Parts: sequence; C-alpha cells; structure tokens
Amino acid sequence: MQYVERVLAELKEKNPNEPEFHQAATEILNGLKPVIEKHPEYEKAALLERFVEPERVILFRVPWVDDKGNVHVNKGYRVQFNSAIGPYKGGLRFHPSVNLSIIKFLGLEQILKNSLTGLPIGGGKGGSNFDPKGKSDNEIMKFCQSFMTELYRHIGQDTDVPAGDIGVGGREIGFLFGQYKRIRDEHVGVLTGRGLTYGGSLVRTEATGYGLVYITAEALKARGDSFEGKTVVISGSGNVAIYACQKAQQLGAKVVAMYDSNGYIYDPKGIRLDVVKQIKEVERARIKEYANRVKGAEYHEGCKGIWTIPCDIALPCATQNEIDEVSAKALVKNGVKYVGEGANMPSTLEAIEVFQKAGVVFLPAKAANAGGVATSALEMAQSSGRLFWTFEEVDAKLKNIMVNIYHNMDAAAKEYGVEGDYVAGANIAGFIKVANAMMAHGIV
Ligand code: NDP
Ligand code: 2IT
Repeated sequence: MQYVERVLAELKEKNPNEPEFHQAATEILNGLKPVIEKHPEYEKAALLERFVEPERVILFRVPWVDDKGNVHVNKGYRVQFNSAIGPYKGGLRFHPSVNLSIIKFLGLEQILKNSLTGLPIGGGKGGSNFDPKGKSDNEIMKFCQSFMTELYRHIGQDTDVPAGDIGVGGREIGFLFGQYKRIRDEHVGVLTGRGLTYGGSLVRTEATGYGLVYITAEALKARGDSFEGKTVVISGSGNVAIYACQKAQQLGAKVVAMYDSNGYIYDPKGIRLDVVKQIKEVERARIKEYANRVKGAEYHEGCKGIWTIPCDIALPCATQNEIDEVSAKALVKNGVKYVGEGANMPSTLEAIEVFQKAGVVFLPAKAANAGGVATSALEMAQSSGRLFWTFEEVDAKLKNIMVNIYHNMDAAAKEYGVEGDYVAGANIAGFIKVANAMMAHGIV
C-alpha cells in the first residue's frame, strides 16, 4: 500500500468515530501526495504518522452554576497538535456539537493554515460543548472562569495562545483573559482577539472576513476581474460573515443573502449590514428579525435553500459541511464562478469535487480564512514588543499576507503539476515548512 493510503487507513482504524477528523486528514494527505512521492525520507522518519497524531490532547471537566442555582457540567478540550514552527495557536469553539473529532479536524487544519501565513505559529484548537445561546452575561462569565481555571495551566504566551471561534468572541475572550490574569498574575499575550484597551490589535475583529475577501479579490484580479458588480451569497451571520460582507460591499459587490442556524434571509436589493449588525452583534437575536425590519427582504426557515440563490461568488462562513454535493451542484447550475471558504471545512469532499470538475475557482479554508489567525499573530507581535499599530498598518499587513498566500498556493500547485488545484496547492505550501522543521528536530 502507498504511504498516504496506509497512514489514512491506520488513522481511521486507530481513531474510530471521528468522521470530521477523517475527512480533514483525507483532504490534506491526498493533496500532499505529489510532495510525499518526492521525499522518500519522510516515510523512513514516520513523518506523516507523527503529523496526524496530536502532540498532546487535554480533556477536562467544566462545572458551573447557572443563574437559578442549577449545577451544569460541560466538557473542555484543548488539542495541542503541532508546535514544530511556533507555539500552538488556534481558536476555542463553544457550541453544543463540539466533540473530540471536531476539535481534532480543526487542529489539523490549523497547522497548515498557520504555516501558510508565513508567521511562526504552530497548530492547536480547543473548546467546549457549552451552548452560549440564551445564556445571561453572568452565566457566560461563570462558564469562562471555570473553563480557564483548568486551561490556564496548559497555555502561555510562548506555549499555546488560544483565540475565538464559533461562540467565542470579544465578550468571552474578555472573561477568559480576566481569569487567566487573576490566576497567573501576568498581563501577557496569552489570548488573542483581546479588547483594544487590554492588549488587543486593531483589525483582529474584521480580519477573517476581510482576509477572505482580500484573497478572493486576488483570485479575481489574476483573472482580470474584480468584486465590482458581483452578486455574493454569504452563509452565517457571525464574526466572519459580517466582516466578509462589509469588505465585499466596500469593493462594490452586492451581497444578497446570509443565514443563521435557523434560516436564511434574501434581500434582492442588497443586505443592509447595519441592520444585521444590530440584530446579531447588539441584540444577539435571530436573523429572522431582518425580514421584519427591511422592506422587500424575505426570510426562509432552514439553511440549505441559501445555496439555490444564483450568485457569482459564494462565501460559506458558518460551519463545517454546510455545502454538500446537492448544494454544490445547485451553485454550479446557477453559475457560481468563485467559492471562498470563510468557515473551516464548509464543503464536503464531494462538494469540492463538484466545484473543481466544473472549473469553479475554489479557495480552500486553510488559505482563505487564514487572515484571522494571521492577525492574531500580529497581535502577539504587538504584545511582545509593547507596541500598538494603527488600523492602516495592520490592514496593510493582513492584505499583504493574503495576497502572498494566494500566490504561494498557486505556485505550489503549478510546481507539483496540479495547476489551479488550490486544495492541493494550499496543503503543499503549508506542509513543506512544517515538514522541514519536523525533520530538523529529529524524532520527537
Ligand atoms: P460566530 O459564532 O461569530 O458565528 C457563527 C455563525 O455560523 C452564526 O451565524 C451561526 O448561527 C452559524 N452557525 C454555527 N453553527 C451552525 C450550524 N451548525 N448550522 C448553521 N449555522 C451555524 O463564529 P465565527 O464567525 O467566528 O466562525 C464562523 C466559521 O469561521 C467557523 O467555521 C470558524 O471555525 C471559522 N473561522 C473563524 C475565525 C475567526 O477568527 N473567528 C477564523 C477562521 C475561521 P447561530 O447564531 O444560529 O448559531
Ligand atoms: O480557525 C481559526 O483560524 C480561528 N478560529 C482563529 C484562530 C486564532 O488563533 O486567531
């Protein structure tokens, strides 16, 4: 059996019941085949076996008391996947669906994404099956304090630097940081996405969405095109979706649809982002409200229908596997030309195949959404240097990083004979640096 197939088969056998982890590993390792063939020394060093095995997996109990005095127990996770090129870096996700498979797939992706940024950050991910929906600020604080009361001993500014992800935004990072600082008596850059008054960086809030649009704009530019006048569908209405919408609109696109986990809104005149921000960021209410407030907008129950709306560019920005084969076919039939993944692994393996066979320019998550973690690394740099860069400075660095990622994955795909296949290109460009570092470190 070929090396990649053998490692994948062993991974599935040793880690049963982890479908998302299997999916991410399959996409990555298949994309790496051209590199593996050129480097027989990797197999001798069991490089892939080590690459897919986290350096450390931390599981812990998170007990907390709600406003009525009821005691709850959630699961806490931190997977410290790979520190070959820098301290573990990656977000925390609070969502009822969180399990080890999901955290491992996110951690594995994060290794290559972080490498693609060109900055010295390793890969990690964590979170909890805690559901922040409907909880009071006090309950969120209690939960975050309990979570950090265990997590603090495993992280540090030079060891592991968590950040936000689904269900973890500025409010949660504030509570987590407050508890870390209290326990350790250290005001350091141990978390990113911090508030601007206590060590955060300008542009971090906007970074993932902006970065997604910057890299998509570069792909358009390479084909003599731009966002101007394009119709865009964006899924989700959280941090990534909102700022992708903002930047796409600034570049002259018309965003016609967004969703949350209950259903989608369609506004043929173009989404009014001020209304979405009021509903989602200020009121923490449901996107359904939009149709009550904006004339001519429609609300539809359920998420899947969003992919039947004709568009030039689709930017999935909610969650894994939100675009399946059926949705991908509907997008292609309606003329989609570009798909940029803002979420992590939003397209199933079958959906990716549909896009690539149809000649859609497909920008995979680990490249397309790397702007968030890249700006986190810029936040770490500012923390270490006791500096505070302007919005324009950070935004210019972010744009430059995204443009470089586009050209690096494009060049890697060409070099390894798979021109235009950015899934392979991103995996290869990200992997080479990590592989070199791991080889240099010996068998560890
Ligand atoms: P948020 O919590 O801010 O927003 C998540 C959005 O996705 C919400 O609209 C949410 O709807 C929706 N959503 C979540 N789960 C589901 C689901 N199972 N089905 C349908 N909709 C769902 O998270 P972010 O915007 O930060 O993250 C979105 C995606 O981007 C994730 O895949 C994340 O991993 C990825 N990402 C985030 C980065 C960041 O910097 N924040 C960086 C790189 C990637 P509802 O409110 O109803 O739950
Ligand atoms: O998936 C991701 O890259 C993130 N959630 C951001 C991670 C980070 O450390 O900023």
